[in-house]
Amino acid sequence: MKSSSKAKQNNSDQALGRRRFLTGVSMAGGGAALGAMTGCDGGDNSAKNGKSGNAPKAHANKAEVAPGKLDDYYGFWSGGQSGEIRIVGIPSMRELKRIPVFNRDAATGWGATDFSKQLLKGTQSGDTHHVHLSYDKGTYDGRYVFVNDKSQARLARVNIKTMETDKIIDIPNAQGTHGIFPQRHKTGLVFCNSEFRTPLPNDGRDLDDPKKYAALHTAIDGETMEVKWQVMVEGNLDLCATDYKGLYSFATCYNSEGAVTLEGMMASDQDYCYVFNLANIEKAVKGGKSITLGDSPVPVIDARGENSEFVTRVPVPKSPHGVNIDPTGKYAICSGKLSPTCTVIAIDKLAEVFSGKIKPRDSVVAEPEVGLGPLHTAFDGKGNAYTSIFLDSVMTKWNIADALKQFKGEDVNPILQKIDVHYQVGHTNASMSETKDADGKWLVALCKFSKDRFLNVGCLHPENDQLFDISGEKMKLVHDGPTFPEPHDAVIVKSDLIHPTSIQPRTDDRFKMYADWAKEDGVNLMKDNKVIAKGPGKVRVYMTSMAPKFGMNEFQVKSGDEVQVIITNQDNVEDLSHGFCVPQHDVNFLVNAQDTQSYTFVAGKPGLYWYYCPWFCHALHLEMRGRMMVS
Ligand code: CUK
Ligand code: CUA
Repeated sequence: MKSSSKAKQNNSDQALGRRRFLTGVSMAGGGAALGAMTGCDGGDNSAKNGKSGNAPKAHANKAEVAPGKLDDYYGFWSGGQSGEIRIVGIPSMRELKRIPVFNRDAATGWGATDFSKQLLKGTQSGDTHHVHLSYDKGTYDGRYVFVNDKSQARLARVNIKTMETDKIIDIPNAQGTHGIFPQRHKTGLVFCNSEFRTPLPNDGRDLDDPKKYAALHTAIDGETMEVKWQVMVEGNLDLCATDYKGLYSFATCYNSEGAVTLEGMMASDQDYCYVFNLANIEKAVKGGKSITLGDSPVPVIDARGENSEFVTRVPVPKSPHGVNIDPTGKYAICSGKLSPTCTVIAIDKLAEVFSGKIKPRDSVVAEPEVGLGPLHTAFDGKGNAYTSIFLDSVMTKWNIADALKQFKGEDVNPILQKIDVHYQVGHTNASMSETKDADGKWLVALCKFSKDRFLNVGCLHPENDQLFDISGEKMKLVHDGPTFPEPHDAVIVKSDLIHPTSIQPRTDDRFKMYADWAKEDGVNLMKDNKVIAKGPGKVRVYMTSMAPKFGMNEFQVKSGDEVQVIITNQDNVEDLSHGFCVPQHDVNFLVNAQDTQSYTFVAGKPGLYWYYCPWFCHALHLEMRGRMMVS
């Protein structure tokens, strides 16, 4: 089925592209068709010589980063069901770090340390889909990473200085928080779409009355992480985007049918891209035209029903998925999912839509056919778009200006190249693609299936993140990268915009908490080693660590005591981390250079327990331990 649908698609591309194809301009549609006919699925579908290129080999060197050399880009990857964020070096595709966010991470103790438990409020899982960085003037400002949790409707923020999660907030009234996007003109609002419609407030009313279900577009202040307002609409909100000027936010909307079954959700051939008018929404919120829902104090604008000054619905074909803004800020491009098209909306026409001068659909200026199952679109800053095509398992490169001309009736084929991916690509992104500085160097295709591309490792295979060199005329596959489930999205950021520290600055919010405890107990965190009784059955143990010794060789507690250990790493040396592990108590956490971490547990059966440092820190690391005596 895959190959026949592919051949069909390629044929139509060929028909569209015949003129240019015949003039000898290398046409990707034709190339891919030739490839399919000759059974070729090589990296380079060149139509010029009709044979598969040796591109992967020839271009591997460019993506290779020699031992000891650094990558040019940071890739920020969502970790999907793992609930984390990953940092990947580009172009090497080396995984550099995992940042625990919504998950319980055994290596660092995230999810079990006191601070992370406060953020997580008892949850231990998450489903991260979209990572985006904070912006200033259309490009990354190197301060924050935002990531959503679809499963519990949360937004988290990572502080880039320390690459640690510093805030996690619940999005009220929402379920299935999916697409997120920060404003791009400054660190302003971060918008979050709720994909699932529910009764609102969701308190048991209207359970079986889907007509009354609604979804929310939520605005969160990226600096304070406070929820500012929500807009209630009738359709499922999927992916999210923002313009470059701070005027609008966008949401693709499928299931405008309002159905609750798969069949019902696919019934209509038309859905929408919702455009939210931020100035009008904020004016109404300030003017008290909002309501509240349930226990949440957050102002909600009810914008269900007709187009209004708050939201306009641009009709697009069946069940759109991704919406991406091109680097010039002129176009919002919706990828069709169940339609083989991308719909290009001219952002500068939206003012006329809101003033009623033109109809919403009149803002559409192109709708090229890109392949079966378009999901997401990336950009190279040279006027080209790269759309991931799920069903066809290809990446389609197309030219935006040519698509505009074609829409006006000119005989041009905007499709420049299709290249096979392995297999079933979801998100795609290119270097700096989500900024005004898109630089057209690298493209990743996050493929949902790897099938035969790697050694079989059992029922659950890795996903396959493929890297393409897009600096030339053609996309060239240069790397296959297996990933643990399931990075949905990634952004690729120039390394000179990201400046993490190596020594914990001790200025993050959580240090206020430690400082309060120390003050209360008359303790100097940086040098004191003390056991403080905190009332019946409760003790605090303040301890320092400096390679290869803990500041305390032993401490005594009683069986059943609630013990809070507060460990401060005195080492002021890059990459010199210690940890604290207590056998038979499930205590194990990391303390980086100049950091403090705390962990609370209940002392077990009477006996002797050697606490030790689990991070290799010194030739005498194995000796870095002490005795916890439980009487
Ligand atoms: S969604 Cu996963 S492929 Cu959650 Cu961004 Cu499109
Ligand atoms: Cu400290 Cu090992």
